[in-house]
Amino acid sequence: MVTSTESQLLTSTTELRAQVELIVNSTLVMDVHTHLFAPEFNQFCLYGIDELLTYHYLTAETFRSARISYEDFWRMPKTDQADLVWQTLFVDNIPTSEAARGIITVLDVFGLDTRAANLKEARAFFASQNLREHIDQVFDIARVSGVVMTNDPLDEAEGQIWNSGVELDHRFRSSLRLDRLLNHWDRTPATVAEQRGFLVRWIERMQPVYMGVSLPASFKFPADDIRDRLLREVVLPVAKEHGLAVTLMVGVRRRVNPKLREAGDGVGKADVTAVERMCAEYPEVKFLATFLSRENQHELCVAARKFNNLMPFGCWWFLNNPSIVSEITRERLELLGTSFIPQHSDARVLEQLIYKWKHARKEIADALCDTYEQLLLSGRAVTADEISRDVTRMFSGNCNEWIGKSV
Ligand code: RAT
Ligand code: ZN
Repeated sequence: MVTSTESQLLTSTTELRAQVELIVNSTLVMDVHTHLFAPEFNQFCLYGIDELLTYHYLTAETFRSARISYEDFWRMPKTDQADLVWQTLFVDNIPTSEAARGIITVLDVFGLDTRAANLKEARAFFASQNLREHIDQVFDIARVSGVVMTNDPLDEAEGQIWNSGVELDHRFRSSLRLDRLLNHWDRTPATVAEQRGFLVRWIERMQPVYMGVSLPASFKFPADDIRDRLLREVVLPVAKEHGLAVTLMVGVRRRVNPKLREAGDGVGKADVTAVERMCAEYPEVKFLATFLSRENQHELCVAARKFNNLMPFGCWWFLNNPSIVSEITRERLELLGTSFIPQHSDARVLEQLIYKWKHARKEIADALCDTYEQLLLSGRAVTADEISRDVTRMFSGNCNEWIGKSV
């Protein structure tokens, strides 16, 4: 039982651990990068068992065990694909992977059968939910105060919704994704003035909390390429003028296997000095950065020690596994104290918030327990208030400071 008051020194390790777990599990988090959409975005707002099971992390795993061709799989209706994923990863095999265990966590939270032979019960449950109430319920279970969406105004259907003057659920904040501008410049407005105009127009319309881009493992800065010019002449000046942070997600190798579609991207070790140079040349701009390769994590921490306009965030995509989250979180605590954002969910389907945050909280709590315990052994005890201050900083304070608003 937890007996201490908030300001009492926690000198017993059992009590210390209990407090850390309690605080980490109950503190609200601001999710700085997701692919979720507010309900006003209609078909873009994904939820329910069929969407959960056809998540690209799981389709990639299904192809490793189900003997089906890519073409045959993609031809199937979504419900048949979900049935096959369930049969392959949950009935014929034990769901050991992180993404598969995530489904179990979600089913279990809603009291659904985690050993079901088929999806009948789960489908009936999700179909019976009222979407708005369900969103409230999921945010509440996941203890998430808000999420940042990934918005691409160059997507025709999404652009139309923005143009209709949509009023959003306040928990869903927008971010202006620049992948098409910075990675596919051949398909975007031509002159620098047009590109600036384009960005400013969308910033006014969307009120994004940051501009973000995913970059290949080969990303260099400075570089003798169009991306470098676009960054210097369009994106970074606009970020400075509008006080908007820039989010860099580095290390993806797109379409390593195009037949896997969305699941076909890979990872590559990137050059952290590119981000260092950008931070050095644009000290007035705040950068959020995450790298996809495990090998880049230590260098990112060191770069953040050199540049206080750089905020490392999240354990991205292939790194979002308990063993790696644990390792990265510990490394960051040792090198950066609490001046980082430990995780983002990258959720695409609403209920993923539940498992991604539940699993992440477990690793973050364990890492913090060990950190405070070592501190205790060295001669400094902490209080529940201090733990709360640390966790709030990591779960929302750092994010709010970077995006300049209280979300
Ligand atoms: O993690 C993912 O879902 C990836 O497919 C990507 O969307 C990645 O997170 C990104 O934002 O590019
Ligand atoms: Zn993402």
